[in-house]
Amino acid sequence: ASKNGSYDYNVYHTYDEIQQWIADTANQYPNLARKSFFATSTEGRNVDMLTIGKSTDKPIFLIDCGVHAREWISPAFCQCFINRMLSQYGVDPQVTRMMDEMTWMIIPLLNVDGYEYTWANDRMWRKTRSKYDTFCTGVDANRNFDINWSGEGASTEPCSNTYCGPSVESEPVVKALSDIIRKYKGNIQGYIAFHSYSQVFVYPYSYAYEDTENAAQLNDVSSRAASAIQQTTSKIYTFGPGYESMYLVSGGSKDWAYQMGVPLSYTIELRDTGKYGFLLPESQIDGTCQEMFQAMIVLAEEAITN
Ligand code: ING
Ligand code: ZN
Repeated sequence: ASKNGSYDYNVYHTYDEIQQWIADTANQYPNLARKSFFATSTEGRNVDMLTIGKSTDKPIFLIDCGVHAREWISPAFCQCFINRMLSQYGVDPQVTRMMDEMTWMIIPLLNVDGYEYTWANDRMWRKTRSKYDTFCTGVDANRNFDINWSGEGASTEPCSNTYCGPSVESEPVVKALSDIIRKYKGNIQGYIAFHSYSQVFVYPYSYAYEDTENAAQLNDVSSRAASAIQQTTSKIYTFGPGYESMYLVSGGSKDWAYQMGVPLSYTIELRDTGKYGFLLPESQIDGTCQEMFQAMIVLAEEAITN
């Protein structure tokens, strides 16, 4: 029996609760959702993936949430997004199309060790919990990918919050995400890493002052997604290439996914713009879900017709 009918999407959940929710969701929607093992974290926790969609052989949209531990709105968004897709299939024509035409591979909580640490010890923890140094713990999982690794916008200092790690893909969750992109290379149309905060659509590149071959498309899609958000909740999301809209970052997942052939590759920074920052109140989860779902319709349609 599933307790999913009573799951509260408008509060933040612990690692254990999210794990249970993933299992319950797969059980509740056996024809639309499948749970699979994704990785074992440094501290030995399970990281799971949910694959959702009517068929499992459509073009893939890959999404990860919770790569940075303190960005709690990110896993909360993944959960409400999945719930809306599953509960509205066959009801909402746009959801039905998204589920019929794409296979969605979603990791609702990637950095499980760091997330657990934000609940138990330090709410502002960002990195993983791997220990490669006597004094300092953790690697920035979004500096650990194989794209200009250890270059500008990453630190080689283990005590830094942007520590790139001792080697490329040293973090088990980064290795697992890289493996899945290598495995489905050529079939992945879209990739999004959800972060917070700043309300920005960030597209490649971040590691250099360089534009992608499809920069105009990435810009146009972001612009339409941002408009959809503004029409939904009046929130303003900006957009641009990473080198311009954020800051230089080496070893980030969306640059690496793009380089591996994923045409629509984004980092999306969710709410807010700084008032609460990482400590976004639970009362804003629903609005974030509502607005970002409208953006996802735009992104999915682009991926389907690309
Ligand atoms: N921001 C991202 C970070 O890893 C970023 C910024 C955007 C990096 C795009 C890489 C690519 O620093 C947060 N909030 O973590
Ligand atoms: Zn982040």
